[in-house]
Amino acid sequence: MREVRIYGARPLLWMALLVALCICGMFLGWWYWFGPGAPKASIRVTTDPPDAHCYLDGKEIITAPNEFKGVSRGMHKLRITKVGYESLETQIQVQGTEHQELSFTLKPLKASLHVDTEPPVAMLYLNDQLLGNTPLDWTTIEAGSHKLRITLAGYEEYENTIYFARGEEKRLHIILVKELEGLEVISNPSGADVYVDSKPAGQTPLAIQIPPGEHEILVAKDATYEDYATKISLSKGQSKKLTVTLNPKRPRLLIETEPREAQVFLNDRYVANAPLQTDLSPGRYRITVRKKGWRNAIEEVAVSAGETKKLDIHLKPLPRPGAIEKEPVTGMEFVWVPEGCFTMGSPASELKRDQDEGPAQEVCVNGFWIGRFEVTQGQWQKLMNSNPSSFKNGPDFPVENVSWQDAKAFVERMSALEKAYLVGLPTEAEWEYACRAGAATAYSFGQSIAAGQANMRSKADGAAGLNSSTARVGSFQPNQFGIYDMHGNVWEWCEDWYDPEFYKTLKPKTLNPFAGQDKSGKKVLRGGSWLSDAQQTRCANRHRAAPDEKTDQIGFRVVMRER
Ligand SMILES: [Ca+2]
Ligand SMILES: [Ca+2]
Repeated sequence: MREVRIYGARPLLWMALLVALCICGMFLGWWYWFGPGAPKASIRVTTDPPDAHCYLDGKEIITAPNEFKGVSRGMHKLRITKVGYESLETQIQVQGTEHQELSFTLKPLKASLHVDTEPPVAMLYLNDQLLGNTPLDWTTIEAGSHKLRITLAGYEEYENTIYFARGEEKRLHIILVKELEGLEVISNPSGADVYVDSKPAGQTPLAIQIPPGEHEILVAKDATYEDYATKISLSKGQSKKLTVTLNPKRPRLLIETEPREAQVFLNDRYVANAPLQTDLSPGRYRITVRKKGWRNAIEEVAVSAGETKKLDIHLKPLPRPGAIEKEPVTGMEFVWVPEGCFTMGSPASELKRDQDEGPAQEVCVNGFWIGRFEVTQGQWQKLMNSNPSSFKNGPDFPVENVSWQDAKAFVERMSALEKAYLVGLPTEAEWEYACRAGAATAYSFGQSIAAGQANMRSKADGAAGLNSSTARVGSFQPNQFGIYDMHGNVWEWCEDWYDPEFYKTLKPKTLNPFAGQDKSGKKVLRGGSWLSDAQQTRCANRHRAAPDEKTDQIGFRVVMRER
């Protein structure tokens, strides 16, 4: 118990001493661990990849691989950064003087991509893997080169290899280019409808996008043009231009005749026998239909593009011989002279014949219309607006004092007014055939001509006439065809040149003989005049005068031949 007392005398002192010792010890410990001479640790940091920046407690920097030296005891914060890699942070416990080896694998950063396209909703492929439709964000792209491909129907494919750095954020705005596969269509005339594979594509001029491949193109205007059809083949990226000249649709003409099997001529060119169908160019045509034994039929027809015209032509039978027709333009009367053969010229036995009337030759002529009378002064006046005649006794008297050239001017003017016929002067053969009217004798009335049968000079042979001037046409008896004044009154111009040898050149049965060659400088005159004697008024007699010669004994009559 005493012992308690012994120590109990100074407890406070002992306590203070103990505290001081503790404080001193703690200080020494702190000093040891934390004082300037405290023991230090080291930390070596290795990174994969290297060259990362390492921060210890946000201050000290080393570039790994390297080491932090003199690291004090305790907890430390290590932060590692490297461009392109995710930053890394960790706590490190340092015990004392130890050496720590730390290694870190850095996680590379992903690249990201934002793509929008114009127009949008294109398909985007990265390394041939479909990522989706634009606009599109993709955030997990490994660094490196990647193939970017964008497709949209009707546009050229976009393809590009793009390098992404680690962590790179790329934004791409891509304007897609319309595909070049296209077709330009131009037509002449323009404004035609274009069909591609039977679907309407618009009107020319036109530029359209069509996919590559083979296409059927149809260019059509209205019904007046032929459609134009073709096939085109477009390869990828190819463009084509189609220039089309549209042809007017050829008019079609259908011709039927009654009777059938008539020859059809278009503008005087033989086409075929009816019934027929022919395609023409647009325009006006003169259609002539001929059939033996029937009258020619002539029609004018205008056909326009795309038109189909049908003509039904009823032929009229030939006029009976001697039929009379009044020509509507001049009012001139014509007599139908049927086709036939006859002996032209006079037999050697004919009295007072001339050498140029032989050798008599059988020739043939087509049917034709001949003036029933000589051309009158009234008719001349009406058409030529003048009267050159010497004997101005009235409009029904024959026009005279007209040259061959004057007569030609008259028939040409008349012909121009006449649709169905060609108006002309008779050939010698036509004239003589019409004069004879079937007779082989010197006159159409027989071997002689009697007084009162023609207007001619009275002579010893017994013929008698007014003999002082022209007579009103038709004052004397007509011949068997019904034609007046073929003998006498006025000489009548023929179309032929006078050729005294002409009959010698003719082969038997020559059809429509005609002396077209000027062998004498003179034109043929026929039939004699009021001043002629009987010898001159014979059917076979040939007379002549220069084409510009005119006298009060010379007139003419006209013929109409079917065109
Ligand atoms: Ca006459
Ligand atoms: Ca003669």
